[in-house]
Amino acid sequence: EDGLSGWLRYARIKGANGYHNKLPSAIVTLNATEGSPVYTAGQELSDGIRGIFGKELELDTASTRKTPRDTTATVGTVTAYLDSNPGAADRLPELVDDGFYLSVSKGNVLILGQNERGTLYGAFHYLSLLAQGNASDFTVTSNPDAPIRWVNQWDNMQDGGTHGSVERGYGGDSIFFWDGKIRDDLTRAGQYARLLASIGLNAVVVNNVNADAKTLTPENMDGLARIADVFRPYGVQLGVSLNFAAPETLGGLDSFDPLDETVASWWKDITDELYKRIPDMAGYLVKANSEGQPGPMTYNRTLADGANMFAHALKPHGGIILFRAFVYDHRSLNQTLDWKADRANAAGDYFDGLDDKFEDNVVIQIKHGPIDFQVREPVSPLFAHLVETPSAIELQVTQEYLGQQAHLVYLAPMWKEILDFDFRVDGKPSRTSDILNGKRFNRKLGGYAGVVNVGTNTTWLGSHLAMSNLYAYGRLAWDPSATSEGMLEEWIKMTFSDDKKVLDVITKLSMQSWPAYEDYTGNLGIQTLCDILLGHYGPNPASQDGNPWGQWTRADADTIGMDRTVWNGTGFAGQYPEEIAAMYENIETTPDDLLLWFHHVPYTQVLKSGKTVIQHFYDAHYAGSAVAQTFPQLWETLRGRPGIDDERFDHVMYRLVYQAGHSLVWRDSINTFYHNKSGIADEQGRVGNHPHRIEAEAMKLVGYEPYDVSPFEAASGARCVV
Ligand code: BDP
Repeated sequence: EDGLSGWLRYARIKGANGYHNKLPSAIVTLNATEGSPVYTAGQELSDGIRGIFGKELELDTASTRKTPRDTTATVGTVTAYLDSNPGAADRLPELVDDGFYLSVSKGNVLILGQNERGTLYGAFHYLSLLAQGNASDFTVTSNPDAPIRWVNQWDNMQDGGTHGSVERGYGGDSIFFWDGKIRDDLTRAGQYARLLASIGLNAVVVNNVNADAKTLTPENMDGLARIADVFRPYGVQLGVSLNFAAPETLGGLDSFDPLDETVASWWKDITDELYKRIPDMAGYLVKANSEGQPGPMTYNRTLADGANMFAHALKPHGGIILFRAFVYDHRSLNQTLDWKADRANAAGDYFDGLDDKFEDNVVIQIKHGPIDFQVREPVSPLFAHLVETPSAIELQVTQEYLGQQAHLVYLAPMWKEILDFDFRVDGKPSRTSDILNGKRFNRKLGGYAGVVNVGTNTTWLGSHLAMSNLYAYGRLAWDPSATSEGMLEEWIKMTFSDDKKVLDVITKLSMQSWPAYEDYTGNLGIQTLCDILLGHYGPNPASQDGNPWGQWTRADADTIGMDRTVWNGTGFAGQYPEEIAAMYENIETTPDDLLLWFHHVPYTQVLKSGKTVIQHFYDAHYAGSAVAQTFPQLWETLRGRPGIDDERFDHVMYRLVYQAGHSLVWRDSINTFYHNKSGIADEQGRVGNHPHRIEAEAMKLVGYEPYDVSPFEAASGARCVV
């Protein structure tokens, strides 16, 4: 088991034979041409039922069907079904785009999609129940909560030699690009689309938001069309990231001003060329005026001017543009010169006054928090500002600041908190998920964008257990009311087995993982205290101040935290609707877990728990790393259990042992750093005191050399061996 099929293993379940009389004997697909999602649905059902139960089904199309069978799975779109069963119209429920109706009765199965991919989603849903051992009679109508359920891949066409790397990807090279071109062999791209379709995701933006203009050469456009071809059988559409300066750098124009007619018509031509090759292209994704990327502001144009230029080009083709709200200038942020400077304010400031300026096929893609995928952030207030303009939330499945898949961090509980957050716009219930699905502000578009960043590694993300995050992302985009434990249970049963011990242990590990990671990396809203300038990975709290990226803790000898109040700080709290602004403005009503996000306080500030800030830091780092210490032991109890093959067991164990060790590095680095800075002792005398530790550099070294560690607090005695 190398992980390649993810949760779609269709592994034989216990007592498979006993299910045969509850299953269909044949599959009839309605109006299925080869390569269409309905055709794929038929193939998946036949493969799945063969794998899970060892039962061979006959596969017919409506036209080739010869004899009626005892039990049949009828699979197709509602329209195709009604053609032959016009009387059924009254019995069928209302479906929205991509929705499906599924009914199972004594082995007779009806799977009807509102459209072709809805049909495929219905088939995958049925298979997921079967794989979990559920073949009982039932009827379900399922509609997606939001229409935009996209994946972003930050894949480079080429980086360092020939390989297409993946920015912030931890599972190998790009599955799409190689040597500055689209790969010849796109097998993995098709397998990826299959996984995504099985959880209801409907588009992939294949290239990095820091886009390479040469993505749009005629040869590469042909290549993109080949990717779209392997996605299409799964109902997955292709999207493309654009480089705003491409008219100049690729097109040879002397400008990329969005209000310049020649520039706009250059983009129109490119768009027409793309749609000629990919008639069902989903649209564009644009990162502009951020972290050195070009954009409309280079010409003193607004972000809306920029977004609308693409919207005009896309409109005749029915495409949409996701325009990112991640806009800030890392060259202008300087905390020493300006104590009011705050990167968190940037999106709200840049989009101020633009709400009614966007074309109706523009969607603003907003990272869930105002900074950058930290272990804890308040929800971006921009969701509450855009009333007329639809928005999509950007979540990160790839664990950039969250252990990079070398640490287990199950993210569904964090995403649920974000999606359930109530902004109280105009004093009324305004949950993030209801803003995204369009209900709260009465909009048609909106939804989800997940930065996934899989690579060529057979585990996709570099870690078997990290795949629960991809699974949960898709499930939540379809249904944000799904529960963290419920999604895990489904995923564990399909990925490993329904063995009780397996379920209990993986659930326990996963559900403990985000709180533990927060405890050992950065508490009370101070953000992940990792190295900001390098890889966003290991501990380096000193790098969290004075850096040009605006991720600051403002820690000194006595105090810590960013004052983001209106009365005394950067004013960020004032970007929220009234009730929420009042809550964050006041230190008493700010939840402890965001205290240092909103307030600058002495280390001796007493929390609602009764502890001081500094003692909470010490205790949380000990508690979080103590939880991580239990992970390898817990995993060990699964050795040889059903569904736990040696290959995956070892792979997971290796990572959990590493995580347990690295959590100690985190614990001691952060505690030592703040101990040194504040001069306040740990009440329990643990910090800086390791009576039983044997330093590696004190041992007799054979083939190893001592090495001075930077930052020094990342090793006791500031030394390790290499
Ligand atoms: C940051 C990443 C960087 C991305 C940027 C973005 O470190 O690689 O390019 O966000 O989202 O999180 O544009």
